[in-house]
Amino acid sequence: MAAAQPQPVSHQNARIDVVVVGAGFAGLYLLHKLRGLGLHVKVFEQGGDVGGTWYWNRYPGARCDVESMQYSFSFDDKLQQEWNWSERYAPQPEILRYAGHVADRYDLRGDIQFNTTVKSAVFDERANRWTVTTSDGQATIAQHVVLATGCLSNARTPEFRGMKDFKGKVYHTGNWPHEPVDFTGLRVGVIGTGSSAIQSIPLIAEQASQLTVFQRTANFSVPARNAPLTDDERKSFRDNYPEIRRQAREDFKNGIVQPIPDRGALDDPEHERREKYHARWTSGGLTFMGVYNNLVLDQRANDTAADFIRERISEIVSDPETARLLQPTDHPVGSKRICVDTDYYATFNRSNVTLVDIKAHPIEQILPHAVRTGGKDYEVDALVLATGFDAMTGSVAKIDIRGRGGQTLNDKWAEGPRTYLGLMSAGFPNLFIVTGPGSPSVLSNMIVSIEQHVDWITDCLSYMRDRGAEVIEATHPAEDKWVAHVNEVAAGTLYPQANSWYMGANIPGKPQIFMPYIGGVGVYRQICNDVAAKDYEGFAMTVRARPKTKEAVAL
Ligand code: NA7
Repeated sequence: MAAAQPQPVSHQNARIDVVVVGAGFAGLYLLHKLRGLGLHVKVFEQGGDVGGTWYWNRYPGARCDVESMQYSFSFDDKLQQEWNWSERYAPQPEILRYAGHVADRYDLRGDIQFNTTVKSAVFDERANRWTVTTSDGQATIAQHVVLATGCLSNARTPEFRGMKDFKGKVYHTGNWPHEPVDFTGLRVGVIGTGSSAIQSIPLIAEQASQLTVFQRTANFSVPARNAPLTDDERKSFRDNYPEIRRQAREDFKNGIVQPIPDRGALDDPEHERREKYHARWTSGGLTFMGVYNNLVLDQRANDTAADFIRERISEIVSDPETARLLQPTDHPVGSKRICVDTDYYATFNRSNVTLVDIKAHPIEQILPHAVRTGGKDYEVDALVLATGFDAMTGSVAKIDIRGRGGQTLNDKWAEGPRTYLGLMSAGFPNLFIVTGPGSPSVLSNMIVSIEQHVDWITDCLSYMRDRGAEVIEATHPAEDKWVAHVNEVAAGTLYPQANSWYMGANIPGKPQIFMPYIGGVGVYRQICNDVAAKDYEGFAMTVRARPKTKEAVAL
């Protein structure tokens, strides 16, 4: 009898060192770096391709609000020298092509399993291994799990009465169809006026026969001044990339290189202040908030910038009542991420566009062909929900994650997310989070923060391997101190004054704490580097076979 042939080992059964959840920019770079350490990595991605948030957010007008020459990877000089961004702010299809290019260039796709949702991750304390179960019914055993699930990847649909009776098509900006959507000749309703709505409304208005915008909270938006990039502009970045990238990492709180303010708003006489605001309004982009160094710290300083934008709105919008409704008055400018637009306010001068105030009169009901608010029915053939995300924690919360003692991460985070450095949560060994709550994340150029986290995590795994450490976990005292520090820094700013998704305020019942770390990417990077240099201070490591716990060291 012939000897039995060895069966091919399915990927699920092969030894996996690290499971990565998500193949957005974080997941792609992680896979590349972890492979560089010689580790066996498996990436699970819910979408049908790479790109993360850029895979799902395909709505008309979707583009990055950070300039593409800066919103791009820096880890490989050849990549940044060779990729040609076409516009100042790349449109979503181009960013998605870039993600695909990165996947191909570093041959990453082979270790990514697409169309697969991670359902649970359970830590086995005896084996020091995670069991990760996925929507295809497979279980994967891995030493480490890294959540690269993104901050804005869990689209949220509010429950409106009668929604299921609506007869037209319903779209969500955060989960847009892959096939083209044509609104020509249709009466369209857009619910929400956040960044996604502000980007898409001008384009939808060009197609729709009638566009009704349902606004609960007016947002501050500044013109993008988007334009094709010239060869000279690209060259000037490329020639200076080492210094530009260094500055982004170290010198600027939000990881975006821009002129450095040397004073506060009230240090200038009014006419000079206005000139500076005008100059920044004319050059465009979210660096508007960088005109002065105290705009998010001092209410009176902030008022000068907010007043300036409100004036521009009333200048652009012809109908005074519409202009008044579009002027935000209930939060400091910048306390919600400032929006960047192309012709948003001017769109309300079109005869086919109507703004409806749903703060004064909330949506009562969705009817088969209309939205009812304030006792009036607005007829619509299609609805666009630009209602945002369960940000920062939503995607993590969907996974049943169980750490030591069977505790779930959702239980632990019931009163708000708790992490040490945004990287790990105590009680969940060998589970890392990229750009998690407690790190600068959404307050920064995400690529700068992603690269820093991925580099830190891979350095940490390399350190562990060199010392035979099997387990790393955040200690409770270090985590408590970090959470207190994150809150303390936030409390010294105007940010917590807004009902923003930074605070979890957009999700009914979600605990309201300020989630990102406001200290800035440079300060934060230094803290993370110092922790690593002090043998991962505040983390406990267990060495293989002979469990040995390092003492937690105060921050
Ligand atoms: P955002 O910024 O969270 O905006 C969501 C919008 O939807 C906002 O205007 C909300 O009003 C509105 N909304 C949400 N729920 C409701 C209900 N139930 N009724 C009426 N209106 C509602 O999400 P985006 O997708 O626009 O942008 C997210 C980020 O992506 C952005 O910050 C950039 O960083 C990129 P509200 O303000 O809650 O009153």
